[in-house]
Amino acid sequence: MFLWGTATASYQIEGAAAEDGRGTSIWDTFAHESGNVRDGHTGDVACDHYHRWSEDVTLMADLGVNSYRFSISWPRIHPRGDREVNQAGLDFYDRLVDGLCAQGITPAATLFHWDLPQALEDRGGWLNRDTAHRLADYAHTVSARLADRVPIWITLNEPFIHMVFGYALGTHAPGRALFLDALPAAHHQLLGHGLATRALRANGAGRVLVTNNCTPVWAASDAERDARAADAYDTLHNRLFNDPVLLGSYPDLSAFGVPALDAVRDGDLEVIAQPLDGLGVNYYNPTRVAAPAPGADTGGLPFVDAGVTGHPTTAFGWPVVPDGLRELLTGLRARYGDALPPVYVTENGCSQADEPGPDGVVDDQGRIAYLDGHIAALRAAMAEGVDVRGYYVWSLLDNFEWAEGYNQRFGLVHVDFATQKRTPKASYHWLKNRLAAEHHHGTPA
Ligand code: GBH
Repeated sequence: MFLWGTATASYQIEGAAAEDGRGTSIWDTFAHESGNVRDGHTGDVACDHYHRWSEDVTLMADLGVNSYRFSISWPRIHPRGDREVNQAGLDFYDRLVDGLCAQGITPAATLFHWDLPQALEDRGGWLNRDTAHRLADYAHTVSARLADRVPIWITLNEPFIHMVFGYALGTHAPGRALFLDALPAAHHQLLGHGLATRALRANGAGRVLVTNNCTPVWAASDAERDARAADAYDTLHNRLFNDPVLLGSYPDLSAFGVPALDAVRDGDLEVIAQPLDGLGVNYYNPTRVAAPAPGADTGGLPFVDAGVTGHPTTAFGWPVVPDGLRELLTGLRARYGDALPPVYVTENGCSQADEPGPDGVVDDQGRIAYLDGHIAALRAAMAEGVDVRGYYVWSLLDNFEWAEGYNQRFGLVHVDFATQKRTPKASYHWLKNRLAAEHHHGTPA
């Protein structure tokens, strides 16, 4: 059965940051330090999903999705990052999973969507190889409790974004600006993926995936130097995370002046490349890059962002290019061939400045156009032979959008953060009709 779902992440929706034994995560620390998140927003309360999960499951059941991708808060389970387990944290996910199953909604659980226990950051975070082993311990704990009812597990969410924003640029937690010295955070996350996959399989987890955010890369011109810049960007953003998992090798990083990743030890790539049941792909937009102007200071990077122009943009300013999803999926198939497992589009969506009108209606026509276009592109990629098994809209609810706080709204459901009132938007009603039709015809898209 094709999976139609919505996606969320723990720190972005749960709130209850200090309840029931939850430990501190790097996002608690980061958001509470002034200047890091717009308007000083934090995830302390967020959508209060920790208390309102049942209402949120009802919203999904009414929408008609048959799957829900959520993430588990690592510090709720292992508050100090070590093996000590917080039962109350496990109990929360147990209730949620039972609630989903009761509605016939297949749970898809992400282990790591960026909220690392602060105690692990204090020991070096993802720059420390040991963190990969701690992820495996945590994978063991949660799957021992939930794998009997959770058939789909996603080890990591977007290790590229976590490395770049968290460790290279410092715009996300843990706020480190190490530029290319952030690369060990890539390898250690990938090693964690491999070790966690083993732990999940040992507990009988059904399907194991990793989610990478992927982007089609366009060269700004036909010039050879722009083509080289595009190739370098593709290497850093896409291939650095897909190649080791799917092919068992890292791409050539010499364009970055990096001869080899010193963090890699013998045997690591075998751990990272063990067979997967699917590749999770998050798609938002394509990227257009150019070679740096001669003499420009790019901090050693062999490309500059040239910006995608001539397309509508979201409230975030991101270009809306639905065909980029078809291009991305067919490109993955062309690059990896039979090494590409079934694909799950684990996130796709857009932000808008949505507010209820005087009639109480949130008329988000832009989101409807966005989703309609991307679902058509998904269907086109499938018609071209890409094996896609699921599609998840980011997001169910307006939520804590990382460094932007509550200022970017991605939900199918509007949240009034002052009252926690949920209001399904026009896009929710549109998707509901769409899903009812899919269900009727029994075919995806
Ligand atoms: C995801 O990251 C996250 O998994 C999720 O938690 C988050 O809430 C959601 O997306 C929305 O942000 O500068 O125009 O080229 C998305 C990563 C990084 C994708 C920035 C788009 C740049 C657009 N994004 N990227 S542009």
